[in-house]
Amino acid sequence: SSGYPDRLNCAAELLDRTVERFGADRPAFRGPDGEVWTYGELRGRVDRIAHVLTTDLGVVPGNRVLLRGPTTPWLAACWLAVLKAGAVAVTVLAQQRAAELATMGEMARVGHALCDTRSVDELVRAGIPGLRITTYGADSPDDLLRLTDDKPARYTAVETAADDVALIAFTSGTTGRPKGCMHFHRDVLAIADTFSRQVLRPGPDDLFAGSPPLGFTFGLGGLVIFPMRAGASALLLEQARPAQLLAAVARHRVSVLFTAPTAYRLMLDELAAHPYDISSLRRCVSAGENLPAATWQAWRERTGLRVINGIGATELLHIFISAADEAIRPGTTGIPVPGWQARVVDRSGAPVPDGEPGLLAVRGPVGCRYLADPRQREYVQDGWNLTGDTYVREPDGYFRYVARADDMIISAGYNIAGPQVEDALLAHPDVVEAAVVGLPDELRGQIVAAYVVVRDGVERGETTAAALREFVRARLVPYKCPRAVVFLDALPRTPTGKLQRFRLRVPGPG
Ligand code: 3SK
Repeated sequence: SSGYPDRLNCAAELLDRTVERFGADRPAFRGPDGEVWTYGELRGRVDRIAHVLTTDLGVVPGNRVLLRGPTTPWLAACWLAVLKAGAVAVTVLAQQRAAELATMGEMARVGHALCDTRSVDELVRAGIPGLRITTYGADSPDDLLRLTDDKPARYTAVETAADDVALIAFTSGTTGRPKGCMHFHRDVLAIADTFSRQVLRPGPDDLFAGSPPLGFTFGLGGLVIFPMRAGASALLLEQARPAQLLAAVARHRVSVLFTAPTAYRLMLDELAAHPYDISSLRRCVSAGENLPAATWQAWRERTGLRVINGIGATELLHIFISAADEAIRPGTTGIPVPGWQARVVDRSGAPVPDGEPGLLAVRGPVGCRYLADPRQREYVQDGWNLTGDTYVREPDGYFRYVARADDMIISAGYNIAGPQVEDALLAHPDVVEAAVVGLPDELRGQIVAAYVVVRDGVERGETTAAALREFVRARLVPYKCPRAVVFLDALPRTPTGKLQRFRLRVPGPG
């Protein structure tokens, strides 16, 4: 059994139980200007929105409601209201364009949308058949927030089953066609009770902040589910670029930070250029991509803090391998989060010996359930979820990232993991970002090509390319040294910040 009761509404657990346990007056959310929503105020707003959903909009349990907007307390309140009403939240990103929204809306069969008025044009352009859009934040009588005016302040949550679907989160992966991942009410609590409670270990006085949007489950967990489950609060920032994150940490005394490896690197540059008082920080989480050991080390030296690295997936909702404090081994992702199991297998599913690379397979309290997609059979095999990452399990039980399974470069018969070459490049002081891929080559099958973003003012020609090749050659076996070095202004990324290596595998991008 899952350990949760059969009847469970995770939004009621996160909100009503938290009010019971910690009181209505504690802060729940802070907006960018510092405005505080207490748990009592949050519950009042959520409950009124839930009334609008059921009374004015006719939403019934099981209906799918699309949510779209910048990261604000109102977006979080809409998410909680949809779940309290027993409906299914379909979270999308504010940056997604009409064509992607149309695909996702049709796949998830959404009948309603709650949308920040600033993000509505693109949703209208998507032309999702039968979709009723209700905006929030507009100065008009049919605005969601106006509709809440005459609603009662309390709403009794629908008694959903623990394994009723609570949310559908889309992943376009790093390669294209979106997949919708369905997650249950109990899954939402499970991620808080595993990674958050047992690795991160927040307390009610913590203030969370970070860059991942709420349409990405990394952000939904880190900025809504984890703080609420702990009775803590979250600063919800619409703009969370590295300098803005640092300014927010200093201004609001943020204690728990969620962001991606690249942001840690950029924050280090920012910290070198400007003084910020970030002494309030006690926990820094990195996920979304592999965290290079050099970045971990530099952050430790600059701030004294050990970044909590982790690997998560939309398919599994949140982080399943990680480590904190003294348990961290820099250069590895960590060990399975309590409640999760992990192993490294070959293509037939058989475990490979420790120290050898293979496919990462995990299982735990949350599983992958794609919305009608044949790729389910590839992702879940024999009850294990195959994340698509190549990993090594070290003899001490730590899991070390090698590459995405499809990112291995085979050059003249050698297997080369692009991320290892990227780590070597990132150790160079002129390099801000690096992506290493294999390009087709008649002689060698593939050659190692490095796409590099260098600091402003650094020469972007043969002199720097040669210096970088030399730098890598001094650190890695020569066949891993990039034969081609291409300078870009920025690397191609998904809206959630993941590198799109497939866009670099065609010669001459940029
Ligand atoms: O996709 C990811 O990388 C991820 C990381 C942490 C938590 C959740 C997700 C989806």
